[in-house]
Amino acid sequence: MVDVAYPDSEIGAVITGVDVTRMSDAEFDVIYQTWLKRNVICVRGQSLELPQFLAYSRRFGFIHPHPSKMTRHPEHPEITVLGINKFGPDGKLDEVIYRRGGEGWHTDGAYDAEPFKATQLYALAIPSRGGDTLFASMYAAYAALPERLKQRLEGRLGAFTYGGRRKKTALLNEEDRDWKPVFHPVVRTHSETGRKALYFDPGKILRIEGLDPRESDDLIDDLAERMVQPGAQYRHPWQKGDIVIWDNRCSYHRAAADYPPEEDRIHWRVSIKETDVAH
Ligand SMILES: O=C(O)CCC(=O)C(=O)O
Ligand SMILES: [Fe+2]
Repeated sequence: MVDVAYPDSEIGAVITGVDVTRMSDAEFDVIYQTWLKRNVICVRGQSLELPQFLAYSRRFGFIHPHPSKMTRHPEHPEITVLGINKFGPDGKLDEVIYRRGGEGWHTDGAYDAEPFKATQLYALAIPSRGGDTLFASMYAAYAALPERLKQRLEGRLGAFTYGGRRKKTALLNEEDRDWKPVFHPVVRTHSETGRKALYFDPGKILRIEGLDPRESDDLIDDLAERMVQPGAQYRHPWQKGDIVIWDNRCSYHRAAADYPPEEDRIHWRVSIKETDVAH
C-alpha cells in the first residue's frame, strides 16, 4: 500500500510501500496527484536498473536529453549522470561538477521555449554527510508578493537563456554555447493545477521585457530575495534508492553542495517535458 508522509511544510512528501517497477495505475495515480499537490516528492527504497528508471520516468511525460553533452550517460543520452568525473587528470576537484545545481535557487530548463515539466533523480551513491537538495514553492513566492508587485509583473515576459547574464556555460561543449533568448510570463499559470507561480530564475533570466535595463536588473534583484518563503520549503536528505521528482513549473531548488568531495554522490537524472518537442 502506498504510504505518504508529509513534512511540516506546504511542499514535499515522502512515499514508501511501493515498488515503482510493478505498481498498479491506481498506485501511480496516488504518486502523481501527491506530486501535483506537493511540488516535490521522494519515492523511497527503490532498486532500479537503468531501463526501469526510464520506464518509470516516462509515466510523467517525455524525456528530453540535457544540453550538457559531456555529462550524459555514454549509452543512454537521455540520462545525465550527476557526480561522476569529479576529479580532473591532475587530481583536482572539478568545481563545476561538484557544485552543479548548487550555485543558487533555480528552476530547470527555463532556457527552452517549452521549459521542463519535471526533473527526476535516482540516487545510486550517497555521501556519509551533506549533499541534501533544497526546494521552495513558486506558488508561495507568488502569493507572498506585495499587491503592487503582483500588478507590476502581471502580463510581463522574462527573457531567459542557458547561462543568463553571467553566461555560465562551462558544462556545455563549445559549439553549444550560443543561446537565443526564449520568453516566459514571470507570473506563470501552472498547466495542470491552474495556480499562479512566480516563474523566475536569477541565473537564467536576462531581463524583464518592457523595462529599461537598470529597472529590470533592480527588479530581478528584488525578486531573487522573494523566492524562498518560510513554511514553503523542503530539504531532502538523500538515501540510496530514493527517487525524487520535482515540478519545475512550481518549485525552485538548489543542491547544498557541501558533502566531502572525496566521497561519491551519484544520481541518474532525467529532464521531462509535457510534449514530445524536437531537440
Ligand atoms: O544534485 C542536486 O541535488 C540537484 C542538482 C540540480 O540542480 C539538478 O539536477 O537540476
Ligand atoms: Fe537544477
